[in-house]
Amino acid sequence: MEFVQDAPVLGPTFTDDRVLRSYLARALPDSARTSIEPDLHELGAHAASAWQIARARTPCEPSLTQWDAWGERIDRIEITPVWREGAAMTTRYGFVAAGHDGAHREFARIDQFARVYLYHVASEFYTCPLAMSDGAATALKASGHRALIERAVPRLLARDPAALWLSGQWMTETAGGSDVGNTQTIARRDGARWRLYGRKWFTSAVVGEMALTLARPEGAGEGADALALFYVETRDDNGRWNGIRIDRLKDKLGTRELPTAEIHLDGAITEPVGELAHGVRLIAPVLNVTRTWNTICALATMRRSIALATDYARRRRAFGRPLIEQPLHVATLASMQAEFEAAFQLGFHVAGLLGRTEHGSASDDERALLRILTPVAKLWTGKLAVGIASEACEAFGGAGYIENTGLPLMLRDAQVYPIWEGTTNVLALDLLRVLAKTGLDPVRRAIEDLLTAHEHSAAVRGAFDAASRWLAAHANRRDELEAGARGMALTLARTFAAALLSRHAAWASERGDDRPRAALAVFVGRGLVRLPAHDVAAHRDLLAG
Ligand code: MFK
Repeated sequence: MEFVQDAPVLGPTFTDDRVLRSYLARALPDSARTSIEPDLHELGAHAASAWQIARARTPCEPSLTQWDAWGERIDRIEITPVWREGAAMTTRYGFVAAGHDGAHREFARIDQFARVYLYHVASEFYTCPLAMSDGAATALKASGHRALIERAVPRLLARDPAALWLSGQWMTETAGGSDVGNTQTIARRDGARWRLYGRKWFTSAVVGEMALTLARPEGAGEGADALALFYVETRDDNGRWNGIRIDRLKDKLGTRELPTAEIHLDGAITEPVGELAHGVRLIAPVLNVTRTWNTICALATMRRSIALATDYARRRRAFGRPLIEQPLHVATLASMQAEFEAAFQLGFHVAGLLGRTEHGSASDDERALLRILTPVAKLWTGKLAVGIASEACEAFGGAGYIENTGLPLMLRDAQVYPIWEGTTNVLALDLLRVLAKTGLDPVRRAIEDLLTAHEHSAAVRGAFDAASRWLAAHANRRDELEAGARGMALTLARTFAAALLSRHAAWASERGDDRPRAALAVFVGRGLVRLPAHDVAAHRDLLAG
């Protein structure tokens, strides 16, 4: 009989995820953990069956119909079957609500993000509008705008699918992508109301009921400070678009089930969320929340990639033995796993800090750390997810390059993580701005608290000291500082993650599980320091025409 290769099998993703289970056992009080575990088991089973169903189905994408048969502009977006289940899944498992209303107080964000992590890959990036809805709820609460809070927040946090609202966050324009200060959308007074006029170039939740968006009040000056934050409901009371035209859906490399639109705002009725300036400051809570979702979703992609590649390595024989018995292949998988385990600790630590900060139990250092580590975790995990998804494709040989294995999709989807909600370089520069205010002392103190008497403590301290020395040496050399910002951010990410993994490894070893300790050894062995070895002049020479 002809040889047929076994496909990789994805088991129940919560039961099989020792990293998540071990983390929750350490980080959550027993009562909280046992109360959420039934939901996590269900989400893990859902993820496994969604993977099977997706392999057997013809891929499906959203579509836009702009005109009806009689010439009326309708701009109707058809979403995929998985997206149509999104509201029911969201309200049942509280993907947004659990982070806000949770019974688990300062642990609410850990509860929420454990759910999101298990749901994400099965969700066809329905998690993207959920992230923005979470961000919008957070920003509205922070704004103190009572009427908007009362109207929108309960809907964003609804646990009834009929009541649920999704929110967009419409920032990106053709002239102002990362450089939001170039925003051209104008807000104009119309009697007692405001209306928006402009073009938004990436709107990923236009199917949602509301959005937060930046616009320049008419007559305000240039630049980012003159922008204001506005609240928009996408449809009027009759269900018609509120001065919004959908120009087209984006033809994206990945996340193709997610309907990302280009739109024109042509008199959309709107309301300022706060003062008529400093909109970036007001929208910053959205950015920080969505960046954390990005981190957790990147971890989910890493975990999925590694789970499939490892399962396949047990099934696939080559050169007379299974791949899992071949040292170089095992070394490759082990490196992926070690990087993932360290990144996992960092991502969920940020989630925990967010919960503690929102609950009022964070120390000053923890609040500073949250601001420092949010962009650091996002930028590192975004890059890492692409690398791990790519390595996973390679671990399947030719099969990893074939569409209906589902593997190329993971790689294409992963490429959004380093782009969405701030590119690697934008976030690295954000880190520099934050460090100019906080310095590295909160990081130093946290690392010292985390480090155990582990054999790798010296490597962690050494890497931190190298980062600290580099920052001090370049503090007054702006070009050099900026050129090295990415290396600085990656060094901080790896160093802090190693300290977190060190704490977790000590805890796990005491309970008879030495695998986190093995992960730490491999991770540290891959090096913590990523500071630049070259200067700006060398870069310019290299690129000279
Ligand atoms: C999931 C699938 C998606 C599908 C496809 C999507 C493809 C990609 C689509 C996109 O376009 S995503 C890109 C979304 N855009 C961004 O993420 C913006 C990236 N740029 C930045 O983050 C810049 O750093 C920023 C716009 C925030 C810089 O703005 P400014 O005004 O030039 O900088 P500044 O002066 O640092 O910040 C203004 C204020 O906000 C300051 O406060 P004060 O006025 O009180 O001094 C900052 O401290 C504050 N701020 C800025 N970032 C903050 C923050 N506060 C807290 N947290 C932050 N992260």
